[in-house]
Amino acid sequence: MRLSTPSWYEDVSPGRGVLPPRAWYARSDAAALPLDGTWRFRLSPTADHADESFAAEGYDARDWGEVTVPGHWVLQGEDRGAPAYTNVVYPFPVDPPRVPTENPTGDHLRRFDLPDDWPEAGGAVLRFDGVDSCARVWLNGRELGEFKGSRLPHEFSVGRILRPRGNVLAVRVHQWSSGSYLEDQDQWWLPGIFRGVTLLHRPEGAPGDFFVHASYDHADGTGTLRVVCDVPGRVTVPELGVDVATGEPVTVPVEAWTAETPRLYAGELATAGERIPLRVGFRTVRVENGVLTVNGRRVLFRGVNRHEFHPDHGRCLDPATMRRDVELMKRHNVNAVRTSHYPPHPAFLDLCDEYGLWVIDECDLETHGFQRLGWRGNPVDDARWTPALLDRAARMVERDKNHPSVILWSLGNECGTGAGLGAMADAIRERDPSRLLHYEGDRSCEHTDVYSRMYASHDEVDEIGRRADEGPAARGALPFVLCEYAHAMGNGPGGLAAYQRLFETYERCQGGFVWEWIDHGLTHPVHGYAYGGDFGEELHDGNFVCDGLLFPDRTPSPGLAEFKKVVEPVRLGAARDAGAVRVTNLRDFADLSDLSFTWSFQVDGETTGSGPLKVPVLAAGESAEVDLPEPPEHGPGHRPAGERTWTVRAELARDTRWAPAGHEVAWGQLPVSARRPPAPAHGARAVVRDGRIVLGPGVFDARTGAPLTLCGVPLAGLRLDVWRAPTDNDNGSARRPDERFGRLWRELGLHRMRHRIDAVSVDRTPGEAAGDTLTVLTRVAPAARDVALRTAYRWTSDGTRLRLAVSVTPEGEWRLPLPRLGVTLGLPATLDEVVWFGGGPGEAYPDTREAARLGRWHGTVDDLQTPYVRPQENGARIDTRWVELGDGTDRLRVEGDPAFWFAARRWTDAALDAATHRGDLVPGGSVWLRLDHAQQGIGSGSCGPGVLPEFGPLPAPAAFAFTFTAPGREPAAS
Ligand code: IPT
Repeated sequence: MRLSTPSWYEDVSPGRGVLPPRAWYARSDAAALPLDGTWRFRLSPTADHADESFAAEGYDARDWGEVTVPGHWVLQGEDRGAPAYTNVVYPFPVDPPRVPTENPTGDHLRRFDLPDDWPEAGGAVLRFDGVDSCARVWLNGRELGEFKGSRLPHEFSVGRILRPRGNVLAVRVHQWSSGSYLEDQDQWWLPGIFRGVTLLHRPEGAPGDFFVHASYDHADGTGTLRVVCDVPGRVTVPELGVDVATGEPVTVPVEAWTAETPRLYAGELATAGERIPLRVGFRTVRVENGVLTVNGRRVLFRGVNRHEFHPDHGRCLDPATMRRDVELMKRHNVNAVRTSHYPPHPAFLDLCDEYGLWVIDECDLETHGFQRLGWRGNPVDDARWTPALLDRAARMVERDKNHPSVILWSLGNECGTGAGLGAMADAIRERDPSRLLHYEGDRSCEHTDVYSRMYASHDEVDEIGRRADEGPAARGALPFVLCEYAHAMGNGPGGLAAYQRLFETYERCQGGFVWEWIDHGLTHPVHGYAYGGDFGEELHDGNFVCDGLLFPDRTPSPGLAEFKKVVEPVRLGAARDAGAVRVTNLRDFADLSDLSFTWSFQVDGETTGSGPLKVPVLAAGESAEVDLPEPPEHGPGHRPAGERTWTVRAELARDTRWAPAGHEVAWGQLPVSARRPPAPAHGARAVVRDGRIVLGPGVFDARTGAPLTLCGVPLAGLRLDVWRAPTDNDNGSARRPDERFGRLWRELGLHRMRHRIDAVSVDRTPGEAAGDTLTVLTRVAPAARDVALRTAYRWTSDGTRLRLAVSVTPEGEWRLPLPRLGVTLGLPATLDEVVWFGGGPGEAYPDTREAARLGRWHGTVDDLQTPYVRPQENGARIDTRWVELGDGTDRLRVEGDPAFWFAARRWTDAALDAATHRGDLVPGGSVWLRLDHAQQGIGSGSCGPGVLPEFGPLPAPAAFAFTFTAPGREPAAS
């Protein structure tokens, strides 16, 4: 056997035999035959061992297996290889354009007949919407050609080869090709025909291609439509009375398309051979005086980066999942998507047009792995690759050019710099001057219309906003966007609110796109969800692939709740007048007529009254003070000294495409009166007997001072605790070694603190009766270190309630913030019903607290857990006034002075720390309750900036107290 090396799939050319790219549309009156479904399939471990005889007519594939198309074969059976995850590095030796001999090769065969009504006249094309990473195609034994460019469409002309019955389509797919060097996105490597395959009839006189130009003139409210088509035809938009020839412009009064008001006009392009439905959205995108405008107005991107992902199907997404993404985005106040880092399935863009989302459409291009090689050999800087780059740019632009939602083209991601990118930019501008160009990798901004960065710190964004940043003059005149920020890996991202303030302060800072939309955790029988390394990959990047605002099953994570609150398009905040609320319409275009407003009044978290609130229909950007009614003081929650709060909500007045009437869009709370601190608890005398100290409802070990039962509830191990299972953001990244707190905390030994008991005594509190205070003095410190936290526990009681006052004094030189500061105690596992008055319903940390609203919340201990794919610190509830844990009979109530954070789980923080997957978390015999005075912020350090200084203070003297009671129980007999 002779091997021909290099083969077609290792050559830099984009393909052979493929038709020029054209606009994609879901339907027309031309016949179409989807070829999705079950195909015959054979997998070979190498490309050259698999012979090509299967493509010949009459080949007998009866002993082959089957595969579902569209799909990735590695997700379809044990013996089909496995997914592999790397972020930056290529999982093969870098020797472009050559690829390894071990090149999994999937041969696909599909027989099909033409439907009886398939027209005889005309031609036909065979369209592949996405094949990873390349394909060679035969029909009825005739080779059609081959292509690369995984997330781009490719068509072959097949009219003359088709026959009515017994067509055989043969497709050979290699996992690796020269194209793989251009597709080094941070995601799973997943080969296969993962998007649809369709046979399309091309009637005589049908368009080869058409381009819908639809601009909007905000000065006079008109839109100009011109549909350019390569065959003559007519363009009609009945609603606008438009009926013109192709190529002819027509200007009429219209409602503009925006992401907030996605007005589409149904039209039709009619040619001799085909009628194609159009959905026309009129809008004009520009940079004016350094500001990105649409229809003459500045827009603010509340964006996310969206990879295509499904936990069972990888990048093969069904229509319902795409719609789910769009609905979830709209419901969480997302208004923009960057299609990181490739053009999505085109049906997704149809949804963006319909529902209203601004889109940065990004080309299927990333060569990040060359960065590790000092960018030596980078294809974007090597003229031999330029045709492949231009092909990719053209396939994106031609396919997606008729979507109003697409307002920027992006050259790709993380490719460094090179002439090839310039060539792409020139070609795109030439073809479509109506949109702006984005590419983050070129700091000179030579080829772009926006200055784009990823993970810039708050300080730097502030500097850019003030136009105080140094840089090329041309860049200074551009609008600024963060194409990636707020790394949503695990718990987080923190610091969103501080970014939003910058975006709202500086005209130039036009928002950003959170990294990223969804965790790419693949369903796994043991682990729950798999991440890098779980398939035995030689090189991998672990759970860096799980960094989304949604869990893999599309359940929103707390990060998404936080984002929704931070970017809410209506702000409901304090007014100058205490009896009013300030309402600000933060939208860019729409007024408030789609919303209705309500007020409610809470006393100690219980609603005592509520009603509608009349808010003027404010235009975009306007704000007003709106009077609140008289507070309903005498409702059911009437308590003379209770804590009082107004809650104001904005909700959808009517059903929309993406959420029903009543869906909450924004909310605000206005404190009316402050919380009163818990009543003191002292007076009872401690009694020492039989090695025990009894103080009111508390029983303590007389030797150690450790509480044994509180209010009749047995408890274990109450003591100071500073550890938390490091979050991904605590673990930080190599870029900021001083902020890799997970590691630094561990090196310091904060997870193995020793507690030395220095004194246990029964004392007199000044001014109180003798023997009313149990004092336990300790020194809490890690082995091998000379830093410590001197900790005093002071217990008092009034006979019914038991108060613990903790004071902490750091000793020695602390150079690190503490993960947290509080006490942890173990309770019987039966106490798993939780009620609290404080921030909720979800978790919150110092810099992820915007979505927490003050109220009365309840749930089980299990409900309190946030199931991060890689287990880590989670579930803390903020601003807790009191929390009760009960089992229907027994209840333990803890009141804080001041308010505190609590967390409760069925495993220790040590077990949480040790777990690598959800499946590792096994309930133990206790509920571990954490009562925290302080928490370190979350930040975005797993890829971006860490915790802002105000959220990560160094240890300082601290004092805090908790009062324990057993509601409904008689004081323990003493
Ligand atoms: C940035 C990538 O663009 C993105 O794909 C993803 O990998 C993200 O980081 C981290 O999850 S690149 C990084 C060097 C900033």
